[in-house]
Amino acid sequence: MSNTVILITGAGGQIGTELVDALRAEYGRDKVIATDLLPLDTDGPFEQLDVTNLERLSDLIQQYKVTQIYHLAALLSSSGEKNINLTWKINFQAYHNILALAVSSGIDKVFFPSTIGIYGTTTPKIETPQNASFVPSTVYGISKLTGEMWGEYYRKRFDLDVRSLRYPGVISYKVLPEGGTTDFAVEIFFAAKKKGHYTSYLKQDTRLPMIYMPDVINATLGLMNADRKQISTSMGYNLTGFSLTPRELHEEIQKHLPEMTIDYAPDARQSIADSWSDTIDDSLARKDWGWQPQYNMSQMTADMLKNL
Ligand code: AKB
Repeated sequence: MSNTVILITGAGGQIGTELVDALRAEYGRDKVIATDLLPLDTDGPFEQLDVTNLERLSDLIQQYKVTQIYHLAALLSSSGEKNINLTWKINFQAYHNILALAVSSGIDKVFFPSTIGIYGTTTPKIETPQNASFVPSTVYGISKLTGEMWGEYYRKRFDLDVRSLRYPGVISYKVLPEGGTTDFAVEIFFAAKKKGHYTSYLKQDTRLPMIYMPDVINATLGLMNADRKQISTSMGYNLTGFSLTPRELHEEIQKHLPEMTIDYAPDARQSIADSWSDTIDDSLARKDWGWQPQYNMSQMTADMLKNL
């Protein structure tokens, strides 16, 4: 029987909520310790945790004999700009503590969610390669790029098994994302069902890479379950499902809900979106550990509308 015990920070977020269930299905209910700043209704072990509290984190690792940590707690690109110090503390400093604790406690594996937010205006926007010039435009991007680099450093210096993915905008129907620049791609579905109308905070032709939640889960488990020999980097792997604009997504939804309308009122998030990529080259993830998305925009749209 596997002795894997996983601790997840930020378990109540958009990805955490679904990843906890998927990991519990794989490893068993009691082997996945969900943690979050606020109390959470979850079917399995839960601990309230402020990720900046190093002592409490260390106690939990000892108490549960944790062997893997997923650091999902984060402020995203838009909310991060409203509190840059807290963003740095949670996204990076807490992660840095986790890396050090992982070495001193003999943790087997660490997962770090990175993002397309590490790309910036110097990064090629079309088919963004795995390695390019990255000068992020937000503190969120800076914290994630720094986290990636520290993960790679810990792998080389301490032989720590750190794995990471650069998530694009994540579309799902269970938990609404908060504080991101790609949130429109989820909000539009809730608005379509509720009001038949959506006001987009991005211009109609702003193209961004996206991924549907079942593919997020497959990618994350696929990466974490791959043999260590297959993992050629502890920097985040480029990852994408499909790319879309608000206008294209609206037209796709209209195939199911023809009456649905949209208008556009761009706000501060437009400049963040403009600094990110249109499309991504994720061939390294495909080559190293067999990444293969299952959902395109129209399959995702049909499934979202069925489930909402
Ligand atoms: C955001 O918009 O900030 C996130 C992301 C792309 O990392 N969804």
